[in-house]
Amino acid sequence: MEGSASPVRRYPGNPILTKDDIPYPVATVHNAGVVRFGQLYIMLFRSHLRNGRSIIGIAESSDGFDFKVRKEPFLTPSSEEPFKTYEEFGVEDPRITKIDGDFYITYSAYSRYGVRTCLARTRDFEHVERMAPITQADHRNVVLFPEKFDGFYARLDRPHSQIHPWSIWISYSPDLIHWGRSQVVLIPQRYHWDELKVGPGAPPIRTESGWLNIFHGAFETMDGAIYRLGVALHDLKDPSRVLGIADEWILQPEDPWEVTGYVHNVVFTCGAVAEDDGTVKIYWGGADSVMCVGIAAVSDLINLCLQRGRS
Ligand code: M1P
Repeated sequence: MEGSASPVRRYPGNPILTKDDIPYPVATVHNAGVVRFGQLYIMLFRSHLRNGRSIIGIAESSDGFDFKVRKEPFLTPSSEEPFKTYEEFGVEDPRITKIDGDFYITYSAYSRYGVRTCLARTRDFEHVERMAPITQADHRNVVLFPEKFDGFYARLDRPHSQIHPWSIWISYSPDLIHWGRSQVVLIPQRYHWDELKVGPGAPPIRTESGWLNIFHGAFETMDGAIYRLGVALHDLKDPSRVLGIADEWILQPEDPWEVTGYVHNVVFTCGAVAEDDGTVKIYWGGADSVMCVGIAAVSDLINLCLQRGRS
């Protein structure tokens, strides 16, 4: 990567999914978690229904670009407690992490009591078992690390605060249900592209140099907020230690379907897949309306964090 060109090469066939590809009536398809599942890529994506509430659909692909959507949604608001109460207004923004052979899905659950995050588990992407709400209200963007640290699971999340710009925190758990030892790890930078708020995006990706954390940041303008993607590197053994944060964003809304849509000027990621050739496929929702993908070299992202980091 030279100069300040974006390290993310957009797939020329973007957008890879639009509402017209969904076999049931929806207004959008965006903010998808994506993982490898055997020879397939599985995508869990969010769609607004025409009443404004969201559900989660599922699509699969053999190459990570060309996705076929299943006839039925994967996750809709539960009719069973304790989930029923907290998913009343919809389920949003799924992230998927494989831990010891199981796939764990974190998603935002909306209700009259606010937004909190719930955890579900699947082995086969046919059957899904809801496990528990794992945050109180006013938390979302929970991503799980795929490994334990000193016997504890770890996650990044983004609580809301009236006092401080919304920041990324880390917490630990013995069982994925009960979480604690929370501390703030990444804050918005004043007068920067992410000064309004930041939030975890894709579940962290293990590299030789550290955990890659591809996150989103928002900047307030007179014309509304602009959502962009950034990258940070966390210590492999102690992920609460941030080794570097790229000073510049790695992706911003540029294509027409990122600039205009359900919410203008948004690129928002919930998933990225590391490939054996040293690249990573980054998936993002464009303008809260469509799904897009691009490719970056992992080494470029690491260099941005370590060589061109913010002070
Ligand atoms: O509309 C842009 C995004 O706004 C929210 O992002 P955050 O979690 O940072 O507040 C979410 O509603 C997200 O789904 C949406 O894409």
